[in-house]
Amino acid sequence: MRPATPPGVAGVSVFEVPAAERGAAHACLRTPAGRPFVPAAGRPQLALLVLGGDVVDEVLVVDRGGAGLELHTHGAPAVAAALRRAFPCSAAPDDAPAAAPAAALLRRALSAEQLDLALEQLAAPFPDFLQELAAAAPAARAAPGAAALGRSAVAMALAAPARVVLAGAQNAGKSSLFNRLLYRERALTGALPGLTRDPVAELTVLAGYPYELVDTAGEGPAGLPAAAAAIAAGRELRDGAFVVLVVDRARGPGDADRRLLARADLVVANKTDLPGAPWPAWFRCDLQVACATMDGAALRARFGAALRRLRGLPAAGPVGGPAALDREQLAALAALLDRGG
Ligand SMILES: Nc1nc2c(ncn2[C@@H]2O[C@H](COP(=O)(O)OP(=O)(O)OP(=O)(O)O)[C@@H](O)[C@H]2O)c(=O)[nH]1
Ligand SMILES: [Mg+2]
Repeated sequence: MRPATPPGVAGVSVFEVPAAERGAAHACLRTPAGRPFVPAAGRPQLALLVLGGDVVDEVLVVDRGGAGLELHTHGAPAVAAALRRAFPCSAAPDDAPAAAPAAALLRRALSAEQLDLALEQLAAPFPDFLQELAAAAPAARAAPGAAALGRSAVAMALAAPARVVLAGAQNAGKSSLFNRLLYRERALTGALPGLTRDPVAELTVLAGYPYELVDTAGEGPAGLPAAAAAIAAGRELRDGAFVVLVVDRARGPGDADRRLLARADLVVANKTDLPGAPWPAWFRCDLQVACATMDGAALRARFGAALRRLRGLPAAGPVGGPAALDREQLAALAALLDRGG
């Protein structure tokens, strides 16, 4: 027996029963009235699945003639586990390590762009490409290898979310920006400075690329130890992340903003619907927004485009050939090119 559907929580799981195991499978089936199961070739039949004396599930039995049977069970992991205990199961189709990253991306895709990339990569598997590259003379690897490295940088940006941390002074509008980008009121907002405490993270897709967007506590007076700890937790999340400095345009950059400027990847001036305060010429500004009044779609598009520019990424979608989808695949490519050089 072997699962024909990927592992995970699903509505239906399908198990393929080879012809040789047909008899053993029939022995575990009963009619819905509890009588011995009599196969009727050519039409799907409802049956009770009885394992170890217990009715485990009501299943659909599809007779595939010489190819054996299909058992369509309810997708509960407990049912699949009971079947695996009763029958020696071979691996699920996408357990194969070679196809794993592309198949995994197909399953968890959040956007059409990720789906398109997954389908492209399933059709042109990276492990096959790597094998061909390894078989080529070392001198012939450089050009296709460099092209694959370029494709891989884009593919990996599309496959896995990058963290974007919203930072800035208290009351600048970080949580308002967070909510507008997510299209829902996920974080508390309000005029009271220091409203956000613990970091709040959500996945979203901006300009086709996936992001883990994190709202953090604003820089400013901490008061209680819990507030100081929350500010520290937000700071820690900046490591390895893209940091977006949100500045209240109506107040202009303050001390906290000046301290954060060097670490900021993107500077967003918010509250442009209000009269602006002086803004020093040396204090850069990448984006001007008004979270309170701007259309959410326009805000998402402009924010996503700014991140894409910052990262030097092309329009999201298929990358034009086999590409690494995770660090392991990228390391394998890099190692091969090192050996070639
Ligand atoms: N006029 C105007 N007000 C805004 C805008 N964006 C946010 N605000 C207001 O500014 C106040 C602070 O907004 P928040 O989003 O809570 O600010 P924050 O940066 O998350 O604040 P902390 O969590 O305390 O660090 C709220 O009263 C918002 O309604 C804007 O674009 N225009
Ligand atoms: Mg906040």
